[in-house]
Amino acid sequence: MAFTELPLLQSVAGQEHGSDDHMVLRRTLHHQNLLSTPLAREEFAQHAIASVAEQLEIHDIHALPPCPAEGQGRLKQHVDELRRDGITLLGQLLQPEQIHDIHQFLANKPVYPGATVWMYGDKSPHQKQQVETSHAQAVYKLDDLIDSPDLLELISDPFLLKLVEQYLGVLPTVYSPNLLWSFPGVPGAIAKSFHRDWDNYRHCLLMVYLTDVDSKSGAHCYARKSQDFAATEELVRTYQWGEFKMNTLDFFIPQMLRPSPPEAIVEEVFGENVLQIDGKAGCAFLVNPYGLHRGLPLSLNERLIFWCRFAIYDSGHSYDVSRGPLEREAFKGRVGDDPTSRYMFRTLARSEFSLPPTDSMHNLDTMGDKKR
Ligand SMILES: O=C(O)CCC(=O)C(=O)O
Repeated sequence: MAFTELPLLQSVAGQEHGSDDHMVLRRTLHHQNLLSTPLAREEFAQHAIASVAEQLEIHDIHALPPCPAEGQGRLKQHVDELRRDGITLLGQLLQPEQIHDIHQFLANKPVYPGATVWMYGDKSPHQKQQVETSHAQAVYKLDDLIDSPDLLELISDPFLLKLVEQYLGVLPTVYSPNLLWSFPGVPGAIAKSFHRDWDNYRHCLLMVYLTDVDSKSGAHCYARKSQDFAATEELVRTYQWGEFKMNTLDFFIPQMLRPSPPEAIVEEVFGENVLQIDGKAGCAFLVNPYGLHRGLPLSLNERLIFWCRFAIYDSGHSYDVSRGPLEREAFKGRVGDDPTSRYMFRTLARSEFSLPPTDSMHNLDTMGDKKR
């Protein structure tokens, strides 16, 4: 029996949602995610992980090989940190020569205004110089992202994938890589306020700066422990509230349903747990984007960032690839060709595990201004 995404989504969604339409199942799962309490969401994550693992076993898709003994301590440290704090710093994953080569490769490639190719902007190619004073953000197409030196190697690195697999508790689905410029002095960037990403019941996000970044050039900020209900509850309980008081659950209401708590409140309640990541080009970190996070508004220098997301299953929250995966030949053997890799990369590189081009959850009206 060939693997298809449908039984996997059906088994995650459960018997009572016996639809045979991917998008109906995904919307059901997404709405349930948005409306669950943090604890119910975590319980559902356990169920989803078990369902996906069962489907993978039926179809003989194996887990990743163990990490070599010398890397196991480091691996555990990152997984523990990601679970405890919602973020782990990975250090310099790219060296200056690699950064130089990436910039040189991208120099004449067109960019698309907005934070994704197919959403927010005019969906047309421009030279970067044409948009950097008129748009807050611009991205490269997936085709250019995968042709760029070194980026695919980052997301197919066995240590990173094993880390992600251990963190998620199941073989990851790799989705929504993005190569994003943010420009100073232009209003309208997404994600400048603290928010949570609701893509999946458990997911994580690799971010790699491709320019030097600090408080004037869009440093990423993460409120450590905000991904964890019990830890947040403790911080809310011990914070010296005045007349105005918030409840722990107020910090977990999806920003699509009610605006996130103001920056000042998050910064005060989470205090020294709010980490601003300044770093040189090449610096990388892995976050659980369900925790409160944002990119600081830029005032001086532009920022180029590469990111890629990993989740329990393909929830349909892929940006560029919502137009369908690219042919495998485009990847020139730079991601594995074994069944495990073909499954993990199925939203990017077409294989027997890929869905035909399908609708994206980002096209839903309810998602329109999710991260403003
Ligand atoms: O640009 C950033 O640093 C934040 C991006 C972000 O928060 C998101 O896409 O959810």
